[in-house]
Amino acid sequence: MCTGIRFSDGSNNLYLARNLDWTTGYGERVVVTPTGYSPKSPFGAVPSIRHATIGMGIVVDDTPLYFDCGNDAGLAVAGLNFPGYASYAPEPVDGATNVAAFEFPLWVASQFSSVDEVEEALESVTIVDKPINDQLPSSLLHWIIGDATRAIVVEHTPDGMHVFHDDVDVLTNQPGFTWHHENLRNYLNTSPDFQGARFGTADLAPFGSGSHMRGIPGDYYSPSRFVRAAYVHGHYPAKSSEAENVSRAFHTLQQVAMVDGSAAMDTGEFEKTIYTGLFSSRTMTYYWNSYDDPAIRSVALDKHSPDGTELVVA
Ligand code: GCH
Repeated sequence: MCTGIRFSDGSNNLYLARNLDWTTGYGERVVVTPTGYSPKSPFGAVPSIRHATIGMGIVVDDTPLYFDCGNDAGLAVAGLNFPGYASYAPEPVDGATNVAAFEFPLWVASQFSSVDEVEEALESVTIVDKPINDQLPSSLLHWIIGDATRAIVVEHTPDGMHVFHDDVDVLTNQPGFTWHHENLRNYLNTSPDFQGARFGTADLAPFGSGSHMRGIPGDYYSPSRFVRAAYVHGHYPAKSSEAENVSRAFHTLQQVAMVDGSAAMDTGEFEKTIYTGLFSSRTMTYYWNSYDDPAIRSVALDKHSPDGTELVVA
């Protein structure tokens, strides 16, 4: 399972972070796509790189396949599994902007500078099931896209393109965003409050803090992670510095991180949080840690020739 969050520091800077929960990694690394790089876009949706992009992914046939990434204009995107719901066009559609599923994050980050711009462009987009090669079929995903002001969720289902305003700045996996958002109404009783209650003639005080959080689900199921992430994220006090906001992202995502052995997939293999990644537009830096190395590492976009011609695997 995966979880994504978006927030700002109040000074027009974006932070977009995600957990990648799966049984195994794909050999992913931090990849920089500079503005001089010549993309091979199957239907021409990514004719050139307008915005240098940095994020986590793999490189196949000199093409960056991003799991999540951000750009030099302060826009970022993350792809999360959405099987059973996601559906892409089998062939490109005449007159549409045809984006291959594997290039969707690169299309977002390399072409646009704000959520408003992406949302407008999405009106004419078809996502096409065109894999990069036979070994790597298209992943069935939905995406959270954010800038310093807001987030949207993109779901391409059998009846086409759907774009949702994500006013809780969270995304997990199945079912769809609308369901998760509605489900939050089951948790309106929860709050950070401390006060006790009266039972008969007894005035009872809490054992300590957290009594009004009871009911927030603690398990790894996708609807539960959505609720827990929305609670923790929604109550986190605004922070101004980069260090505080990096700390915020990793602490929040730690609340929904998966630990080995507790939750199996249909194959019997256990899911765990392979990595946590964060893009900060304030410093154009990608931060990440991994299951086996919780120390946070970082790569800054401007240290890796953002105007070069070759992909950089940092
Ligand atoms: C290729 O078509 C696309 C690229 C891959 C290989 C297939 C590396 C890029 C990107 O789409 C990759 C994809 C492999 C895999 C990834 C995906 C991005 C996110 C996805 C994760 C497995 C999703 C994890 C998740 N798990 C929750 O949401 C790495 O498809 C769950 O329980 O299902």
